[in-house]
Amino acid sequence: IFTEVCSQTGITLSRFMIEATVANPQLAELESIFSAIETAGKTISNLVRRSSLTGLTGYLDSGNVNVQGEEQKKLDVITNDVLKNALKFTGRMGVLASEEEDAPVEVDDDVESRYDSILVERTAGQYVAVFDPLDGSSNVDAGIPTGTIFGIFEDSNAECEVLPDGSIVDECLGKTLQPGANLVAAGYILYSSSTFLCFTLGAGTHMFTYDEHIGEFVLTDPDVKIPSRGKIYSFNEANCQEWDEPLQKYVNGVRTGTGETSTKYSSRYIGSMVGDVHRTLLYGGLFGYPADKKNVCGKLRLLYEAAPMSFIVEQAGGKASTGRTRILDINPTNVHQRVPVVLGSADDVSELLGLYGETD
Ligand code: AHM
Ligand code: MG
Repeated sequence: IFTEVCSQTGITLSRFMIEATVANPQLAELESIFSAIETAGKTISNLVRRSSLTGLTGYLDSGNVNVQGEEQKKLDVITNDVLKNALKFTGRMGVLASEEEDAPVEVDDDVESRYDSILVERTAGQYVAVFDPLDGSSNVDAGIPTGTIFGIFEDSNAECEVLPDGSIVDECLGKTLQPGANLVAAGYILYSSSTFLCFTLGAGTHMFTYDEHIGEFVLTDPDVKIPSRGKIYSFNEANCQEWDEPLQKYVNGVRTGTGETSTKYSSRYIGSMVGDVHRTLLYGGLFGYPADKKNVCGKLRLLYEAAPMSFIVEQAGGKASTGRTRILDINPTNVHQRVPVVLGSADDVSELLGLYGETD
């Protein structure tokens, strides 16, 4: 056991990315993108941890509301700037799309360096990043876990498009509206008892833990495997009267021990997707935010919440679905589009899909 632990403790994120890109030269450009995400993650972790000491709790004094009608917290805006700036200066990004921005933005290829002496010629980046800089921020002032979620696509070479209804999909939006199946990388950073970084490059899911003593993310699980069954279900049960029948039936089964496994499950729900998905990856079971009568498409956003998390979960051996469709197969039509989500242990998700009349 000791040998195994010691053989991993020296593997920092930068070393892992060097090894990954040497073995997969086509991923070489992701190295600087991950370096930017790492720096942003450390900064955000610090901002969140110290927010009640530094006056960064609560809502913006201006009462600003984002395009989705949600009042923005101070930390929503600051963490968005931190991640956006980190990604912008990698020279690899073409387009950035964030929960906190109205629409995807193009990254200028003439980003000015403030150091004339190291000014370098920049070429337009080939990647598109989608992200939620501080998911679960409504919880943050109470010390509840929050997280950053991100996904990286290759540029799709989309051009301006006029839809049959006359609306225009501009180039940036066209490049962003890609199904999760096109993701080349996705990950989350969880700000909790430790700061965890979990991601996939399309070949397994890898978990790192931030070691504050050396200032590095260190590999703590090189190949996360979600148990094929769990004993936990995780939904906002206050909405259960509004759910559709298959889900009500499923939850009733696992609550009473009359489901497929005849086991009585426990309920755990943080209300912060990154924390709930992290627990589901490690302990198994089901997490979801289904459609209900109030949230007819669910609450979670497809591009920067549901799709990246689904990629991570599938790469760890789990499943992710709307109940009827694999989430990674959905073609987005809107950057802030919402989808119902159920994800987790493969056999638990399959049991629920069976109740929807779906086989997988
Ligand atoms: P946010 O992006 O505005 O923070 O909302 C997303 C969050 C998720 O982290 C979480 O799963 C969900 O909202 C919780 O919603 P509810 O409070 O309705 O249970
Ligand atoms: Mg969010």
